[in-house]
Amino acid sequence: MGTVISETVTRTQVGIVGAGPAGLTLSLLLARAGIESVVLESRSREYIERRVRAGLLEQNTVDLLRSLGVAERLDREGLLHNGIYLRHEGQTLHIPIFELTGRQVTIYGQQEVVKDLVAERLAQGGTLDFEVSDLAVHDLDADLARITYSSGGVRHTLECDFIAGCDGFHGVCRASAGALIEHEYVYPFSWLGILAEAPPSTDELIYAWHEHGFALYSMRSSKVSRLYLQVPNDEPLDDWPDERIWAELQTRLASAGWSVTEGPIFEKGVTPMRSYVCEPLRHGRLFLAGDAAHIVPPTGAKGLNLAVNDVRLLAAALASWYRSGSIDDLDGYSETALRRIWRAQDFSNYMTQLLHRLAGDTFGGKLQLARLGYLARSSAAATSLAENYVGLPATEEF
Ligand code: FAS
Ligand code: PHB
Repeated sequence: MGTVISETVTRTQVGIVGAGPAGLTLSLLLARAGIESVVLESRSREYIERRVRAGLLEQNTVDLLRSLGVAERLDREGLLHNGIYLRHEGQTLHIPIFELTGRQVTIYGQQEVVKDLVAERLAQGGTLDFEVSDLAVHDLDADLARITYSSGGVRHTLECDFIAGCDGFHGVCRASAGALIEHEYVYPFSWLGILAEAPPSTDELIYAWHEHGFALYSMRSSKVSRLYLQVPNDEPLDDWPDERIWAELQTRLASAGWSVTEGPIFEKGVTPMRSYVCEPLRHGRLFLAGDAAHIVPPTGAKGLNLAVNDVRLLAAALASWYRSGSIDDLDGYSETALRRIWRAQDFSNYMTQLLHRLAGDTFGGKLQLARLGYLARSSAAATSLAENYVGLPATEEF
């Protein structure tokens, strides 16, 4: 006797694939506009709320989360920063971001943002289904698009006016889109990242250039440090015992009379670095947003912030269609979103090329030191870095 699987067919206005920052933020933006959506996530709630990723929020992102009423804990626990440090050969240059731009960045872990967004989505009674499987999107050019998936032993069909592909770089939505133009650059190095129970010995982030390679001193709270080391691609994590990690961090971040505060490491991982953009972002009734559409190297801290900007634009375009029937903003979504995406790609590539060392590349090393020296002497150069790092005003069209 075969397994009898029941089937359901339901209807919503916008089907959202993926409950990361993009999908969750979009669901709340749509709800605020009175638009119904269903969020479908392949992982468990516990998994997505534990997944360690980004840590730095642009002012635009904080403002948007506040406008959605999900920033109460962020405002209480987030760390407001007014600048960053660039360190090389024992010298430290402070980029006074707030002084140069009037805007600030906030340190607040991505998993905390996800927790706050999930809590609000559920508090509003919005549909958010975890651990769905075998998800596929269909009929992208028909009058109604469809998402099929399994959940709890039941096969579901969700009919929707539009589908938001917010399922990240390895999701199914981009793969289901039509003809794509893809731009990709894979960097010849990766980041080894740690979380440690160690009070940061710096008040703001330190980005370090060193002959051995790049290092970044970030944080998550006054008790937890978040640090990164440039390592070769495919570096086995086993080659990096805690002692070696701390020794290399001390070397690369060294400054006279100062040291990195060490402590028990409770999270360790290696992230490859790539720049990727696919065009266009619209395929009939499917709209791609966030990592499903683009990936940036984390050096510029743009990944999460770019995802949020995509859905800010997409939500406004969908609201315009439901309100007035105008298709203009939906038609313009891809081109408008791509302008900020390429700006963030350029800045992330700039910060990565500025600070990561390629063994034997003495000419490149000299160029990097020349750029760092120019940043120290030119307020125009420092302001350009600052305005890109803090995030250009959300209303700014490029
Ligand atoms: P996400 O990948 O966050 O979310 C996509 C969601 O879709 C996931 O929950 C996934 O489970 C779900 N999904 C996938 N396939 C599905 C399917 N078939 N059906 C249903 N659901 C599906 N950015 C920074 O700014 N700074 C950093 O330091 C940084 N570190 C990172 C480290 C790692 C290891 C990674 C992978 C990324 C990092 N990023 C960083 C980038 C990261 O923050 C992303 O930009 C951000 O998560 C983008 O959010 P989303 O577009 O929502 O995609
Ligand atoms: C982080 O805290 O995870 C972080 C901060 C700034 C970056 C990258 C990562 O540029």
